Amino acid sequence: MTTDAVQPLCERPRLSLLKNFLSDEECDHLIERARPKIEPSTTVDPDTGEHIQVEARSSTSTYFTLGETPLISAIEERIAALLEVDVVNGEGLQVLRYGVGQEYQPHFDFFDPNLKGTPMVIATGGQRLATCIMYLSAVESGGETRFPEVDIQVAPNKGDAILFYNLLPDGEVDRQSLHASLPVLAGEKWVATKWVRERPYLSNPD
Ligand code: PD2
Ligand code: ZN
Repeated sequence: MTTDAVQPLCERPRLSLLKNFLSDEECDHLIERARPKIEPSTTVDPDTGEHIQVEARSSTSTYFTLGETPLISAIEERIAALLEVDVVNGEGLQVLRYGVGQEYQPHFDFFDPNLKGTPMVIATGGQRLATCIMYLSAVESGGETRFPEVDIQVAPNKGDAILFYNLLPDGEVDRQSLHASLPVLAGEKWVATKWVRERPYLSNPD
């Protein structure tokens, strides 16, 4: 556990900055394991529950299974402890790479309760309670994670992470959790994302 500070940034959405959450070794391990298998990123189609490619998310990415390596397991334990949930509530860790110009346009990580595919998508594990985004590389310019509703943006510093809730304490979705990855302007950005469900979630998305 290398976290030396949990810095609250906002109450709604509940958002904290975790300085030095990962060691350099952990960041490099995730990038090297992910690099050979990254593919264009997908999102969940709200109508069908299928994974589809969309222009709003131009990164490439890959998933790991829960506890795929001892080091991944240690990271997953750390996130679960902060959220006070079980490790099995987590979806498999996702590693994303953004090149110059690549971004993830503003979106919610929760599944929209008004869409017809949502009951199917949340049947196992419930909603996405919280998200942890871990910055794995130094980015020359751009690539901040931005929360437009509250005008907060976080620079992608290697080893730091942010943790935020997509739901309010009563379980309702928090529309202030809208967030984006701004385009990378120079260099490349690598992150690991952990989406944590309300209840045990036992399979990987793809
Ligand atoms: O890479 C990011 O900064 C980012 C921003 C918004 C990642 C995600 N969302 C995500 O993986 O959900
Ligand atoms: Zn997101």
